[in-house]
Amino acid sequence: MPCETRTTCPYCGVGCGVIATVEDEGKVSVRGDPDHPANYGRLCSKGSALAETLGLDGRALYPEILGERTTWDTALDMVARTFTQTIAAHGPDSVAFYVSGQLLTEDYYVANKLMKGFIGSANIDTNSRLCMASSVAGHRRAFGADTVPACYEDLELADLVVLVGSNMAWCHPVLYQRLAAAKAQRPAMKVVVIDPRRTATCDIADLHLAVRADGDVALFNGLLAHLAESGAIDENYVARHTAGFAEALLAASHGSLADLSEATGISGMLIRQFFRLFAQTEKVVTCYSQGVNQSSVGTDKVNAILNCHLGTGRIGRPGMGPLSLTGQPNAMGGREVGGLANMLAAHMAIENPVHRGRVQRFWNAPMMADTPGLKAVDMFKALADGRLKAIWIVSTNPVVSMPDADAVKAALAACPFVVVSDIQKDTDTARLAHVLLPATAWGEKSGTVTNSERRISRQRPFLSAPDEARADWWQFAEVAKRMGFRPHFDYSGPAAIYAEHAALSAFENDGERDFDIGAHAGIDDHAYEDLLPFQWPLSQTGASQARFFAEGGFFTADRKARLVPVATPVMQRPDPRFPFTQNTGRIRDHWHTMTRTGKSARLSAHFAEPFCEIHPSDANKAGIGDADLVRIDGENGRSIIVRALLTERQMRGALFVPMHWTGETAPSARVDTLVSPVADPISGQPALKMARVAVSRYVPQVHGFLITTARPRDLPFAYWAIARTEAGYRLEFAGSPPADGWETWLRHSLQRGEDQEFSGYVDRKTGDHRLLAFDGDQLLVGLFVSPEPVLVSRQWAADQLKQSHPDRQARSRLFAGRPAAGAPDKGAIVCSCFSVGINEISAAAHRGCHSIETIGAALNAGTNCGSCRPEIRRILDANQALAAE
Ligand SMILES: Nc1nc2c(c(=O)[nH]1)N[C@H]1C(S)=C(S)[C@@H](COP(=O)(O)OP(=O)(O)OC[C@H]3O[C@@H](n4cnc5c(=O)[nH]c(N)nc54)[C@H](O)[C@@H]3O)O[C@H]1N2
Ligand SMILES: Nc1nc2c(c(=O)[nH]1)N[C@H]1C(S)=C(S)[C@@H](COP(=O)(O)OP(=O)(O)OC[C@H]3O[C@@H](n4cnc5c(=O)[nH]c(N)nc54)[C@H](O)[C@@H]3O)O[C@H]1N2
Ligand code: SF4
Ligand SMILES: [Mo]
Repeated sequence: MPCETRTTCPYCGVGCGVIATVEDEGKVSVRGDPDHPANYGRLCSKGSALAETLGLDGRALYPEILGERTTWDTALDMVARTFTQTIAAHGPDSVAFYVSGQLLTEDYYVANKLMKGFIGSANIDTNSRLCMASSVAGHRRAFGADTVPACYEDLELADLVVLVGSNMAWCHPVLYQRLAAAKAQRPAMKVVVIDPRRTATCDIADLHLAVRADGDVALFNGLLAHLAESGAIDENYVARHTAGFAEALLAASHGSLADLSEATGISGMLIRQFFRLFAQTEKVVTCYSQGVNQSSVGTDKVNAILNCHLGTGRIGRPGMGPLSLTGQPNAMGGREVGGLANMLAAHMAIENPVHRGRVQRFWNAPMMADTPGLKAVDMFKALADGRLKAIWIVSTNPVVSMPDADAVKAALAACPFVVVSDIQKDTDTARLAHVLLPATAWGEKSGTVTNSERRISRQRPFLSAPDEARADWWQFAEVAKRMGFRPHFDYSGPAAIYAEHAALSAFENDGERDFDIGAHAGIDDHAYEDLLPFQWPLSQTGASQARFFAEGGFFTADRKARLVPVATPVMQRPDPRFPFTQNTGRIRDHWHTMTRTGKSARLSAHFAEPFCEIHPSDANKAGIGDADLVRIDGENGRSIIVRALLTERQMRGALFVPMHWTGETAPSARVDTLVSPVADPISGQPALKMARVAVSRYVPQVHGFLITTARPRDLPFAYWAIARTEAGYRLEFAGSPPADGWETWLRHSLQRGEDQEFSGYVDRKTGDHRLLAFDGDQLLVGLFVSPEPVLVSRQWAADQLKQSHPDRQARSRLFAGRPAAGAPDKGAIVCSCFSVGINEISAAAHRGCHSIETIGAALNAGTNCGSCRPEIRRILDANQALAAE
């Protein structure tokens, strides 16, 4: 009998419900849970491909010390002993945990309790510092607590949705689909996108404001001033429920429209249009994400936005309010347990002695931390200068994702004791571990997560833990017991931890704290197992609450919100040596450092190599053509090499480079090596979207493309990028030719003995090389090398692997790297659910399919998860433009 389990997607903060089905023979399939209130059955491309990421290849399956397999007892004893000894010798602040918004609430709770209550230091910080810290700080400044006032339904009820620094179509795709569906039903609804790039999200935008990097404070300050001038302020709400309006307005009001246009890079006409729309529309939701948070003025950006909602009283009512879109599946849960170095637990403040005393009594804790700990950027600086002597990194890959990533790598390499808990063995960070602890992955682990609208859902296991992988909460609890804190960490399982967390949220909470899930304080295993998704708060007496603050009731001492005066930052003059601003972020089908999505061939097909979006006129000036490689030089003297992608969606003077490629997948493309560790002074969140760089064409001696059934090793090239395909791998590379020639290198790289025959082809005129290897009729290897970027139909070539090629004459097509004239070549994959390529969509457009619907009917493209629909529309538009020429 197939077995179905309701669980939650482990990727983004939308928090979609998933039904996982395990067939008798163990095959897993996933579909959207029609009853889950976040997605009502929808899933995006990443969610739909979850079953393809469950393979055990590369998994960490046993504890290791210095790369050697060991037992759990030995590993845990060593961690506990080393932490205890380090603390004894150098004090509690000489150790740290660096954790993750991808931990379950229960894991997070135990880690935080151990560090803040028992080790007695607040040196626990999380990758949420890189993600949500500015939103947290902005919320706390304005509301007195880290409260998200709105819910998803508000997006559907709004008449105007403003998306600031959010590429929702790719990063919160199911929420985007809900928004797109609502707009299709009610076309009067308006959508405004504020983003330096014309992203896929702009597909449904009525207005796109291509704001210059960090122009947001100026824009929202200008908006507040306009709201005041146009009589859109809700005087009553402002008087009854807020303080600081006059000061905020004073700080906001200066300069003419021309000044504003200068500061934001947006034309006066568009600014005016946006301001009018905002002023005239009562039901406005403003969603914001990393274009707001990841900035040296991120907290001010958040408050500039919140000021406009507080000033108009548009908060907490249906269809109105600011809504911070959280990135990771449990960014919110981490905030609830106090996983940030400057928070306590259950939304209490570490600086507040009453809060500290309360948590200490509740935990019966011997050693409460009483000052904030090191925030991520400072934590790795302290590691580098030796203040920190031991660190435990869990569920995050800082060697890739932290700013100044090479310094982070060096600091870890020099640290006397590094513990890493991960599900994969060979991440850039795991490679630097003294002790590697194998964690259970999605599908194996059990606990809860909270999504962007404060909705808590269960992640339930449907697979057994492989070999010796163990849950993260268990690892923390075992180390705590071995450090002498057994009675406080003797949990029977995640239900017991959740029950304690719920009890703490209600402990001495008379409504003074927003986070209260006291209704679950005594929850037992059964009720926990059956827990349905719900929104907090859910106190012992109260009902769940979808929205906050319609009637004030903020979590400040006087219960009033604060409008925070924010100064428009002074624009820096660009250094002529580094004339470009480098923006970074995400692509549709990959998740962060790709340790999971990289396992799926379908997800790897959309973008198979790292790239840099650059405006064609900037590219022309630098002599960069499409498909060339570019070198990007940072102010810190480091550089990266990625593929050029010329597009007018990118503004002049700015680049966009994705964050996903790593030492494992494309070592020359770790973008965070170029990002300075400059952080927002209030939130400590680094300015990951703003590096000053120079860009130039990178001219290698050769370019190459390799398809292979086995993973190649020892790649001696200045540039390479590897991606999964259905039957193996594809590799792009460039640099100098290997010293011993192509065939010798290939044999070594693929570990092929002398009995493997290669058939070769060299064009002396062009300098092109081709090598093919077969097993019988099946293609195993295809190597294509050329002094110029290699002209090969990538997807077609990758599809030829493991195929039978009995006709020896037809094998010449393989040497050519493209199908015979008239034979199908789907081109780069657009729809990853049905593997439909750009050429197929263009051809269908030629045949008369001019809408997304008719394309769907003809090719299935865009009919499953829908994540590719903006791109299909773009291809249709481009074809129509071509036809009109
Ligand atoms: N496919 C996919 N989805 C994901 C993730 C993933 O890895 N892959 N990760 C998840 C996580 S953890 C997060 S945090 C979210 C992030 O979700 P988003 O924040 O939507 O994604 P990003 O691509 O980081 O950045 C969003 C946009 O900010 C813009 N931007 C840059 N600078 C500025 C600026 O100064 N002002 C404004 N207004 N905009 C600016 C960028 O051009 C970019 O389009 O995505 C989540 N969802
Ligand atoms: N330049 C630039 N840098 C960025 C960003 C950006 O936009 N631009 N975005 C930032 C943001 S918002 C974020 S959230 C970070 C994300 O950056 P990271 O957190 O470093 O990226 P992930 O790849 O998600 O890392 C998660 C790790 O945990 C492992 N893992 C998965 N599941 C489990 C589990 O259950 N237990 C354990 N122990 N391990 C597990 C995975 O294999 C992986 O190694 O990157 C930040 N860095
Ligand atoms: S939108 Fe996609 S990645 Fe995000 S939770 Fe839903 S299915 Fe997962
Ligand atoms: Mo994030």
